[in-house]
Amino acid sequence: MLAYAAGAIPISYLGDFFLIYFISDLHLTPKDTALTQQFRVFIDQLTSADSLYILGDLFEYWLGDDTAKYLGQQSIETDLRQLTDRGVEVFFLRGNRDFLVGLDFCARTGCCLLPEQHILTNTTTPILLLHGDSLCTEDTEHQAFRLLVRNDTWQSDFLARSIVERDTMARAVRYRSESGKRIKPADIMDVNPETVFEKMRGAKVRLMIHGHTHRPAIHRLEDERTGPMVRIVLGDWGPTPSFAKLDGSSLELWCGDDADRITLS
Ligand SMILES: [Mn+2]
Repeated sequence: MLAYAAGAIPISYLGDFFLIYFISDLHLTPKDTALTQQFRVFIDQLTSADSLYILGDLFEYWLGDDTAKYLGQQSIETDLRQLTDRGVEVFFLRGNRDFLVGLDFCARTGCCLLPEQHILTNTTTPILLLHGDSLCTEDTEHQAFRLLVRNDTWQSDFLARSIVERDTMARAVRYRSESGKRIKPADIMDVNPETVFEKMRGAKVRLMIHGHTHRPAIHRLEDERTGPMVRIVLGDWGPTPSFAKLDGSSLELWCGDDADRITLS
């Protein structure tokens, strides 16, 4: 069982000039240097007053914290370390591709590991954060896979294997794209609307932010039981960056040069 650092999460003061950024689904791989460069340019713009929430699938895949060098991802760890050393709070919520990111990674990078669902409460309105694959309940094959690999026993067994063996196993998995080819949005099923409402009702929030589906949008919803709700979907990062920026009560979703915004109350 992972010991989350949740108790140690500092509560940021969210004033007019404190910004919270949300990103997901970069699918960073050493094969795509342009993408890595985009990520560097993005994090270079963050200041010590900002927080960054990475909502999963930062990496194309991750085979355990002892595989950063094998995967060619050490430079990303260095970038994250420099970012947190500059005073930017960085939170990491794992996706279906980097669900094996753990506390050693966090110790090296200074990132704070979040559980698979996290409610931001230091904001105008509480915000439920999650990667998003748990909302795609019609994808029964993925849900079965998810249940298996999120199991502690499965994880310790997997991590006890050699790196080469782990890599071979990962290549056999559906969500591990062949030959580094980027996954197409059509390959990922969209969320189930009822599951979305259930999650938000369960967390007692009216706003959620997630990624995973590669279908960036601000969805203004009406729950017949509890009223208006908002679901914000972050975009993936190719060929342009995508992020959400929360500035007090104003939340903007950016995909390349396109932006949509919503005021929270
Ligand atoms: Mn995903």
